[in-house]
Amino acid sequence: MANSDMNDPNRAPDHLRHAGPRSQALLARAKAMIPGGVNSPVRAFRAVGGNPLFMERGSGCRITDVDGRSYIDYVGSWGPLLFGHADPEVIAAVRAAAEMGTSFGAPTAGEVELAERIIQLVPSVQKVRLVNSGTEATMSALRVARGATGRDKVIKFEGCYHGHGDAFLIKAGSGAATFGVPDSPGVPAGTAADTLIASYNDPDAVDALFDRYAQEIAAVIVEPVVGNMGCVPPQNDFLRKLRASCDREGALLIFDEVMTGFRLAQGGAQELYGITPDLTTMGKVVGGGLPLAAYGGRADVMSQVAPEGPVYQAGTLSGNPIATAAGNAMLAKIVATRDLYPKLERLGRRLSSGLDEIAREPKMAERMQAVNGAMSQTRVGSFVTLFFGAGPMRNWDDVKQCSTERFGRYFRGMLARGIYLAPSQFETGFLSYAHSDAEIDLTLEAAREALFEAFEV
Ligand code: KE4
Repeated sequence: MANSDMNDPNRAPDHLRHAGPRSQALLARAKAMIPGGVNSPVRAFRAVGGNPLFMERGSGCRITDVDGRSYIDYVGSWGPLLFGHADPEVIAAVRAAAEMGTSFGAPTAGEVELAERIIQLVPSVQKVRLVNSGTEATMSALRVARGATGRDKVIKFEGCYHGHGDAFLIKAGSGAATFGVPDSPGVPAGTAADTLIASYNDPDAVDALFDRYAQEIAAVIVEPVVGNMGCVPPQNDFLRKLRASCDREGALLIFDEVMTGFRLAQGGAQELYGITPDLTTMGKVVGGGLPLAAYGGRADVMSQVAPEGPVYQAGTLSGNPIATAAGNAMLAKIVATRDLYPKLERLGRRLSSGLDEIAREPKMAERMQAVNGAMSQTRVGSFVTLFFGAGPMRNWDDVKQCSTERFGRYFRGMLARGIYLAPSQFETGFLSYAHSDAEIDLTLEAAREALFEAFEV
């Protein structure tokens, strides 16, 4: 069936019509005014068939669409909602801030407090600048690295996504991979020429690029645990080897922790793996679901940023008081919630081992064998991905072998059973502190049936 049929509210077959009448009506209106009817491509469900659900409210680990249908949510706004939807402390902080005004375009105490909290939790960050999105954070971090080193080139990894800045839309992951536009039109050849690509978990490929472009490489930017190919963890001391290569070659190591920051540990993936980057980008959790992100790192590098230094970066709403109120509430709650990471680890392990058990059940194993199918999992704490491929998943070449068609069937089967997953094989699922054993068990019950359907002939 043509992709357009799958997405046409009137022509899609029933099993693709998971979107209720109000969602479908809103989509029809939206498509007339907004590209694809959405404000970010991965939301369009293009990779999984059917039409996107328009959401109306969330509470804890559940989200409810405009047709009144509720789902256990594993997207969590793509990562920010570490404590679930409408967290009371975050809402109270946002409400109080909003009553004092929405924006001043002047420094506020909340920005100072948030900078202090970030620096306290992430020791490699000695100075930090607040911005409005992860894309702004990575674009700015790269500009600072180029300004600080006087070099132009950057190494990124195939399948990693660092936002939609021109320099990064080269063999990118996430929505770019989902839509098969890892090298987006509109990125000038000159820009692309300064972006060098290596395979994730391949330190020799990085050293080969350094050998060839020695003094031209300003930085290596990496997702320390990839979320944008699905979850792909670093292996065989990959991060330590990147650190050593950058030290040897005088390049800066940028950890893009927009997704991993404050989620995999209080200090993010750099705490988990014990590696100190020169610069770190943060987003999602640090903004508590509001448009706030940050970049920071070594004081000698960050002091290059205007107005202290010559590297220019600015933003009308940077450090917005409502967003910083949400961020402060989030980071305060992270510090105060002593069982946060143990609970996320326990829930992640429960989900992952439950899916393993389902895969090993005789009738499931027979089913997969009959269609020559496979599935595998990766997990780091509350980052969980079920791949429709055998694994191991080490890099983009491994992940791209997965059956996106089977993933699409699984996704729709789970949605029909009240489970809301990220609508792409190349995304990660997120657990929150608001999930509980009960939701995990309901998810596993749904998965047992949806997986059986996914492997139908
Ligand atoms: P934003 O500009 O979307 O705030 O952040 C860009 C970004 C940077 N770095 C990493 C590691 C990221 O994961 C992201 C954004 N993540 C995607 C989900 N894979 C956002 C969802 C979307 O594009 O709608």
